[in-house]
Amino acid sequence: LRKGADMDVRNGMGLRPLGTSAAEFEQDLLSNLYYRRGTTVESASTQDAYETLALTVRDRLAERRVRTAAAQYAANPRWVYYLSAEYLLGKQLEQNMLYSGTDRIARIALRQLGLDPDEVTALDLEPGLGNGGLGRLAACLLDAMATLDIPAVGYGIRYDFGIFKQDFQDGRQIERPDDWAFQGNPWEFPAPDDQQTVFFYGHTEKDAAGRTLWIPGEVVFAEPSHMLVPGHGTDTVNIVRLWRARGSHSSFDLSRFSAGQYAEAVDEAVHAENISKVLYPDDSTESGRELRLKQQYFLVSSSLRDIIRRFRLRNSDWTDFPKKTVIQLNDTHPTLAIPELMRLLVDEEGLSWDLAWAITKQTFAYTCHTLLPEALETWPVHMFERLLPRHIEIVYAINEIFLTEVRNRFPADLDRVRRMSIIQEEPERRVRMANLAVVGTQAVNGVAELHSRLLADITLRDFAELWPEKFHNVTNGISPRRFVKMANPALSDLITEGLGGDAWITDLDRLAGLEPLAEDASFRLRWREVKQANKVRLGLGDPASLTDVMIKRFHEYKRQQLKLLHIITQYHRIKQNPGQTFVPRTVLFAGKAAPAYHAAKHIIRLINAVAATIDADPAVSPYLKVVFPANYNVTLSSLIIPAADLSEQISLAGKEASGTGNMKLALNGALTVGTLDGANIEIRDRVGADNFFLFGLDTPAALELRNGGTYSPRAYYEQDGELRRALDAILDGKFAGVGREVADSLLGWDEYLTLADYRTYVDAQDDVDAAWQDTESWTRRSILNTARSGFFSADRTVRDYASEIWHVTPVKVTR
Ligand code: Z2T
Repeated sequence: LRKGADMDVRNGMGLRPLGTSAAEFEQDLLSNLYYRRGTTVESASTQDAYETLALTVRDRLAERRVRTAAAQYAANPRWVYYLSAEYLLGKQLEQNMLYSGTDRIARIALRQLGLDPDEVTALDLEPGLGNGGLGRLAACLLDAMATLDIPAVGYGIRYDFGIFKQDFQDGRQIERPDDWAFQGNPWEFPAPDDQQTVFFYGHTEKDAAGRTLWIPGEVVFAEPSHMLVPGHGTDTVNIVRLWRARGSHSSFDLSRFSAGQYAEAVDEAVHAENISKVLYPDDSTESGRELRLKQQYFLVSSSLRDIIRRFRLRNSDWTDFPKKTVIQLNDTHPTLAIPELMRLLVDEEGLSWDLAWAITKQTFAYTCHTLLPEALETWPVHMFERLLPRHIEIVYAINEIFLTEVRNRFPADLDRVRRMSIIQEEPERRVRMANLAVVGTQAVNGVAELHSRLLADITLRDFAELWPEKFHNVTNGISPRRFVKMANPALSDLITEGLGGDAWITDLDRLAGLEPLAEDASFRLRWREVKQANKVRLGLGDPASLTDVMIKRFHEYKRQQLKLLHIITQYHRIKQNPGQTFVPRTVLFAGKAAPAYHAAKHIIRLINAVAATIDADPAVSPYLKVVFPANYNVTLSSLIIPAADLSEQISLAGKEASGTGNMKLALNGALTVGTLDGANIEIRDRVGADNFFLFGLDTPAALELRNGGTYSPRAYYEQDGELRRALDAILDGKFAGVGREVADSLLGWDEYLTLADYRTYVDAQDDVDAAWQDTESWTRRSILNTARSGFFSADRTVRDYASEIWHVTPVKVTR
């Protein structure tokens, strides 16, 4: 096939077009079963059937993929390359059946062959190649880019083990490895011929011409495979390319093997392959291990070589590189791409430093996802220079030129120079990755309005003073396909009926058309029936009760412990008032804690203990139930979100960069109880203050209380009887003796000011109970949450990136 041929490739090649009928799908299943699995229906295992179904669905998208590649190649456009250490793509089968329009015919065909579609599709696994919000955002943005026909490639790491599987033993979190691809992964296209070489360690030398050479001490191969990223309602199919580490050919030591030293013979290969072995399970914290830095460089080096290979297919002049390429850095994890591109351009391509620096700065953009100081990555200089001896020289050179600019702009401001330096000097020399990312890019963005403002005013203030035009906001968004259409088919059908069409799936502002229906009693009844059915489908708790959900990673700043204090308070009220009736609630927690985050694990254990105590108390259990299903992931989120009545978004103001679960829940008709943090503010602005339960300190008040040193948790404890009772119950061991660490930390130096927000939180929850009792009014508010949340589509997010930061235009794929 000649590259760039813009035609119906299958017809052009004389191939039979793939059919759209169930009978044709059945034929293709049989053919794939025979030729790809080497078996027949009579002897096929369920795994055979699953893999065959996956391949048959995949074939439909492969045809679109071939046409997409041809159209994009012919256009020679400006490409978006999204670099991310994490992707939480979610299950692929259901998505790809939806996007290829094969869901119905696939089920019919399977039944025709005597196979149970539910049994077969149940074998599809979720690739958990991310921790939480950041990884899922990357997946939502890829989905939206494909849907908007933007030529884009995602780059990441194909970890053998994704995010750990969570179990509970005696209420404690235990972790098990997630061997997700053990059975193989039918969604992957290996591309061993696009393998790249990655260097580590060693030293640098200068050659006769004065050019720097890096003599590496270790060579590792990066082998790519890709997964398809189809757009919805378009023929565009982009890809996400994932790298896995392989030992070099010479790393199998035959002489050792022959001498019977079998383990030693493969030592080097095993060592190399460790690079892509496991995802680091940290969320918003820095871990500082050399293997993590190695992973980051592995991703960056192989991806940049691939990007340059692709550039060269159609271009030859380096000055065109930034015209044809924009590389988005998903947080600082891929920031080594900046010195790596400098190294490739200066050392390998022979460009002048100044030209290389101009190209580099124009090419990159950086998204920051945090405000927590402990989440800003830094690497010890000694580790950095041992692993990447040439890159440390380049970082020093970048820093020197940069600091000269700072000194010129702010003469005699030594402290500013110290703060802005890419190298931190005290107490230990470290490379500050966020500083490097700001210096080496043309645009920096935060992920919600408040977050972007705080970045410019506080966290990155010195940089925003130097380069105000570099700073942007792009509020996060979510895929309406995955989190409404797929997760909530019943609500989607009702919305489609209400709006008279399904154009909302790719034009989410159309949800505004539901507003008048909030006043229609029969529509409200059906809205409630859908919510009810989703609760039954979830199968946890009484579907008539208020389903109150807090689903997110466990972190002290997110304050699951505040929700717990409210639960214990409610427990006490019910116990103290026998005979009184209360609004029945099912409180649902789900989420993982980083394995080494002990404070978060104590909170998990206490939740499970409180849940058990309540469950065992017949005076309380009719009104209150706490459930905590293990192993929260994209799949479980898709079951919980459609069933939620109330969304808990209760982080301390100024701590949560954006949140995205908040958007998913509002779009599925949950009302939010929340603080003025992250994107909660924008949600409340849109859905209306009447349809949002606000409580808590705002950011200025929180900063003042914390930094003024006047926060006294004891005073809240002394003054508030209900709070005292809740904390005393924990301290007195009323919940199986569990959780004293949690209470001690709340009463000690609690960074997250939990007790300061307790009273307004409990009062807001009383407002929730009162509002819930007016069923019609609650339903009206639920409908308005959905109707007014169209802004939170990732399609809008991607349009913002495209117009403000990337300056890219779509390439339409035609037949
Ligand atoms: C992460 O999921 C987020 C921030 C991080 O900072 C790291 C990880 Cl793994 C380094 C989250 C934010 O906490 C959340 O507020 C935001 O919505 C999400 O990224 C996507 O931007």
